[in-house]
Amino acid sequence: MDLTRPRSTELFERAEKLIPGGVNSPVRAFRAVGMKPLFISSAKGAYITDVDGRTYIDYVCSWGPMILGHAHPEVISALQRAAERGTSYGAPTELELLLAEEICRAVPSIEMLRLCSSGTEATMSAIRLARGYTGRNLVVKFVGCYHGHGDSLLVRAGSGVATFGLPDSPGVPADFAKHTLAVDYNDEEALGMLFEQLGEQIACVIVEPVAGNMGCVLPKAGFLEALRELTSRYGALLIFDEVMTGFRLSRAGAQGIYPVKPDITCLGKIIGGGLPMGAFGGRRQIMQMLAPSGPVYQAGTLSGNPLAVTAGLTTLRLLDDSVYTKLESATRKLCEGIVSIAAALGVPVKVNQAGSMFTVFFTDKPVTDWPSAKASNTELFARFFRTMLKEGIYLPPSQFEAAFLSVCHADEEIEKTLTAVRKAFGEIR
Ligand code: KE4
Repeated sequence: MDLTRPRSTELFERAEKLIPGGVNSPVRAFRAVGMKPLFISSAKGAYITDVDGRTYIDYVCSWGPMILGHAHPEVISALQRAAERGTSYGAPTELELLLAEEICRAVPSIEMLRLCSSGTEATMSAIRLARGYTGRNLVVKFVGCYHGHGDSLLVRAGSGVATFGLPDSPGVPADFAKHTLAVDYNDEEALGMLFEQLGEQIACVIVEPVAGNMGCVLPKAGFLEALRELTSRYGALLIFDEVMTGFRLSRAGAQGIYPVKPDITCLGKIIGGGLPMGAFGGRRQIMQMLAPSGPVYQAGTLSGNPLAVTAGLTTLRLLDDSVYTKLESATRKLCEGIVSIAAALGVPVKVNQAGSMFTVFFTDKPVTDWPSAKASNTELFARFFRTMLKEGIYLPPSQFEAAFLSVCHADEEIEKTLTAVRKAFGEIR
């Protein structure tokens, strides 16, 4: 398959005149892989189709939400029925209650929650809530973790910020950024020292319990437990940003895998079933601080929107434990295949996998934090990406992103992908 995409190129050139960078979210711009982006016209199951009529096996899955595959028939028909009842009322509905009940049943640490419309809103609001609840200002995050584009959190972030090498975005006042401290992921010792110095001033620690925004990076044994112990000891709140891992790694997200209960959990992506959705929830005593029951203000015109809730609720109801077993084994088969092909062809890669998310790092050293992720050969990744695309495989267009499988990625898709990997590694070795 060649890479010329006449219709995508024409649309992109028009889009660049009206939309900054031609895209509505930077990582979609394909800049890290030296290409103009594809414009997508439709998607079904494990596949997406671009405006030039070419179809690909999709490992972006809309950056995580499409765990059931694209255009799942039950989600689509539920949305059609919901749309006929109107699209937004700006008033409470039974649907929001049903989604809250579904999430609280699945994630034991969430006793109460608030719905919003994006992961950024969820984390931004969770930070404000933690500051309001503790009366403290300092926020601790981890280098390479990305929690959306809220001002408090655009400090040494991952994802698109890392891809563009923008450690701190312009527009965030130094007076504001100074309240956010960042240490390396998996660096318990640095975190302990920070708490010794400033523990009484720390409102919260926010962490991706399994990181996806520097590429997929797993917590070292005991790391999450250390976060829990330190935050409890100093009266700070522990926030798990499970926007990506929530209902991805298990029905209880990373909390269903690691024995650590946070004070607040942020969710997004999958709980919206592909429509705009975010949520944050936790201990009742903390959540009651939110307006109108408490003084911490947070709001949203389309929070709990009936269409987004319908797509999310239908999705979550279809995610039973057997889905996760199937996803895990398909992803393991793919990752093991990639590792053995790389070994056979002498291509230095490290493949990090957690459930149905994974990243192929072009490095011969373990990737356990941002410094080790950043040492990867991003030029090799870009060449790998372009060959895979030519072979009909659509990977996340950045070394510092996680790839995702859906329940529709079956043996056929895995075999086709490994055939493409063999060709791509053969070309770059
Ligand atoms: P949104 O505001 O994009 O819904 O969520 C922000 C967010 C928060 N927390 C985590 C752990 C996240 O992964 C995200 C968003 N993830 C990126 C992909 N790395 C979304 C893709 C994009 O920015 O276009």
